[in-house]
Amino acid sequence: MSISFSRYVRTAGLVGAFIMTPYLGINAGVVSAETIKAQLGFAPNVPPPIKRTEPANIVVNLTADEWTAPLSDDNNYEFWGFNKSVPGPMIRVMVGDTVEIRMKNNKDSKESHNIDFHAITGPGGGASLLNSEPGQESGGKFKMIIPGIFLYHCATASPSIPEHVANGMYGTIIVEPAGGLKPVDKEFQITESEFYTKEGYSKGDTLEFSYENGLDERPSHVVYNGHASSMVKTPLRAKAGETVRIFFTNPGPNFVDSFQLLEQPFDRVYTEGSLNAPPAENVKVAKVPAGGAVVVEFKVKAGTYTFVDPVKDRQKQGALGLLKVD
Ligand SMILES: [Cu+2]
Repeated sequence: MSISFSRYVRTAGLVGAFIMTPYLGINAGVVSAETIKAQLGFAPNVPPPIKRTEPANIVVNLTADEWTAPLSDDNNYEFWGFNKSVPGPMIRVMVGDTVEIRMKNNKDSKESHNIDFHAITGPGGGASLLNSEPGQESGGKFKMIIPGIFLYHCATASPSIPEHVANGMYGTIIVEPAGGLKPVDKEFQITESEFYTKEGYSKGDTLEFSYENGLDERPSHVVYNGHASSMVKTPLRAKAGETVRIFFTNPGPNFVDSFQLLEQPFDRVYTEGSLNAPPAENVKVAKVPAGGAVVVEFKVKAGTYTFVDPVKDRQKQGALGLLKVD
């Protein structure tokens, strides 16, 4: 999508008090399009496939929050993230849509936050328009021009961009190509990310980010969907004969990830997030670059499937999940 040069900033709660900078009319032609509030998807669930055939104006409400929640069965972590979720909510739109992002930073936040959308064509991926101080709201309108599955993340420089990403400030946006994606039976999202915590902690401690361990690329946790064991305790579910699609995103902040289903190769892999290039077929391990994503599809039989990062030590740190097929 492209930056439309439309921006407003307002104090949270004062909805009417906003400033609109000059609007250059890049979105001319869609002013009469339908306006829809985005239906967001919280991992492992995804927003429903798009049935529309005409572009629309999509309003996406995001919040930036700082809160404490479990990172593993033993420890909490001081997360930063979007909509109090790690990963942040998945957004699903189509090429041609105009997306209005509203980003409200919680009044209790200590930091300013923004959003860099990898789906945006333009400087900073929209981050300069989407910067919000604690208690404030910012926004911008963006025209979706490139299909694919893309990361979005906070890119605030203070105290450091890696800290904002490492603390959980990321999510995924799907931009469906013209004509949409081929229907499947079940869709899920998985995000693999590393957490770098200060050492010397005990069970029950609340963990904090370690800048030094981040620099050394020595994570204490490598997890799916923001928790070291949630995808083992709560497996994905499908039925025998169904085709499953997983949107898999890697916000890093440092590692290139690998995604493997132990029981069988993936039938199709849309490599590096491209949705308008032909998929690779019969892929045993999908590679997911830091800051990137892939889509995998496979037909399942009854039984329990295990998906992992095949880097063995990462499995011990949390990069392991289950899919139960009835
Ligand atoms: Cu941030």
